[in-house]
Amino acid sequence: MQNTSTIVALATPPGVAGLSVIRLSGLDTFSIADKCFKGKILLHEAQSHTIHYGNFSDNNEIIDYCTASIFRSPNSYTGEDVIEFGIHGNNLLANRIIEVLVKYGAQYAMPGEFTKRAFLNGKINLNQVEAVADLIHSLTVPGVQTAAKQLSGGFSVKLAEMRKKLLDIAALLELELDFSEEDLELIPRKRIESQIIEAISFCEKLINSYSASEIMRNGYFVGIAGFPNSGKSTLFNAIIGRKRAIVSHLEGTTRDYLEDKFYFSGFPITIADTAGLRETTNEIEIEGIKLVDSVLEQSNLIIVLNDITKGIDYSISLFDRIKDKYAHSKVIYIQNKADLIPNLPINEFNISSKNDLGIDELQKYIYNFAVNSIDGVSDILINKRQTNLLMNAKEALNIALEGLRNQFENEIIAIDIRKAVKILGEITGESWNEEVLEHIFSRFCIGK
Ligand SMILES: Nc1nc2c(ncn2[C@@H]2O[C@H](COP(=O)(O)OP(=O)(O)OP(=O)(O)O)[C@@H](O)[C@H]2O)c(=O)[nH]1
Ligand SMILES: [Mg+2]
Repeated sequence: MQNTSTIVALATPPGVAGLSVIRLSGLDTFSIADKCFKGKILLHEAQSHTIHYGNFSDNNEIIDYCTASIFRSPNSYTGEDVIEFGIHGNNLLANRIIEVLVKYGAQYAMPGEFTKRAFLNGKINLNQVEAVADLIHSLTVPGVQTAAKQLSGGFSVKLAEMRKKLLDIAALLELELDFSEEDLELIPRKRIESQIIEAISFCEKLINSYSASEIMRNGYFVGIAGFPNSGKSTLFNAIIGRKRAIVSHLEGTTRDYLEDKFYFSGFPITIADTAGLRETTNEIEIEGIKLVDSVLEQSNLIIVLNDITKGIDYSISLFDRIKDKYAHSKVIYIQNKADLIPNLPINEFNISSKNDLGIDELQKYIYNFAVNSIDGVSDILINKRQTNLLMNAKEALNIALEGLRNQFENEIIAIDIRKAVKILGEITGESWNEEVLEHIFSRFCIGK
């Protein structure tokens, strides 16, 4: 699919900077650029992968002195002719230069349009497109590293291998059908079975890595829950290292929930303080308690904070309820106000939020949970779209496996295997539609 328009956008963040980069891509890149960039030679005569210094002007008025980097089709990010102007980092300059390029025939790029063109021109597959988005947006170092690996295409190769294996099985099953009179078994049933099982567990492993992938993208999320006055807000303030939440001896102080981030060994962890849980008739407090649910629902780890002066087991029934209700989260039981119990050793489980005792230990403990939760994910950051596809592929494979075990006709089994192959192909974009592309590119920013 050949795009006829030439698009332009700022590729770097807007604002004051040492440099900004403006990207121009499309059929008319050189003719447009030569109307406003004057260097030693005309850019349409310049070789690919060369950089040229000159001035950018409009009607003889010089707007900036800049560089022009040349990438000729097909050896560019989009696969089209591309010029990247390295200009001085002032938003006013960038806007002016883009306006001039538009005046000479370029169009403003849509979000992700450069990457979309790269995909449509076969430079990268869909799975790599998604890696680009993750590479830009990931908040954690392991997230960035994994996205970079995914971009290099290693996972796509693994996926292609799995699809090929399945296609081979389907083809052999169909071939057998042609010789059915002769009762020929081209591959033993046990082997087919084990290959289907292998493919199912391949899908399962990836599906299960979804929540770890989300943590690698966005960091770890911790919710603090407990009865009123257990010291949740005091703990929240101690962990983030500043007085953000109101603390008071009155029960039911916190209503809205508060969120903030702290970093441990460079890993971002978001922590949320919530309203104390109790039976109440106060309308505002009831609303606050409802909000707790939305916080705990999205928490990777929930701290149930107990006021130890009321007894070690005072919040244990709450702890059990929370564990049951949020079964997908880790839930830990922490004793607060340990300073009020003589001779109690301080550690990550027995803390004093008010006196900052055991807080470092608790932070480290949370960090270890975070790191363990992403252990083993290194090839790809799975997203919702891929998870859905993998679940559908797994379902088709399970049906094929069932058919095989029940000695269904080869033809029927092969249909389900081919179905799984087709679905797996959608991950890399062997087949796609506009809706899928729109969904993917909605996450992109302009200029990427
Ligand atoms: N001695 C002692 N007092 C504490 C400690 N943590 C909190 N407190 C006190 O306990 C009271 C309640 O603290 P908050 O942090 O407001 O409790 P909360 O759980 O947020 O309460 P709600 O928002 O009402 O649910 C305040 O008077 C705090 O000073 C602690 O570790 N030791
Ligand atoms: Mg509070």
